[in-house]
Amino acid sequence: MTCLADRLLAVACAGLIAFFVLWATACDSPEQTIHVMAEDFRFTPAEIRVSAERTIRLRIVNGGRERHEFKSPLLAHQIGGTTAPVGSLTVLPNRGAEAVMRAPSGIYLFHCAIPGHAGMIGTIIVE
Ligand SMILES: [Cu+2]
Repeated sequence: MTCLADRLLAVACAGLIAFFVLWATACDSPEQTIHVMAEDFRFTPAEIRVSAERTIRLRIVNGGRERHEFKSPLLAHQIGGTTAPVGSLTVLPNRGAEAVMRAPSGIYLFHCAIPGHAGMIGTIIVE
């Protein structure tokens, strides 16, 4: 009887371990998504940290009333992205824009390239 109980316990433990391994790997997405809000006249968040090991999906939403142009060396140096290389992303009011890329470790400044929007700046830290 004890032997049967031991076997059942061993099977239950093995099942539990398999469940946690599958759960952990399912949560390890190959992409990391950055959400940036462009408002009149700032980017939120202004500092973003991402991993150099995973693909970056950059999503910018314009929550303001002005057109904005997200520009960064990160976009100009896209590696292995699924979107066409772009130098900047234009984001119309109440609209969004997206780019997918990989980037080597570094600190990438971004800003809005629209004249008069000089205060719209930020940093993406890829580590
Ligand atoms: Cu702007």
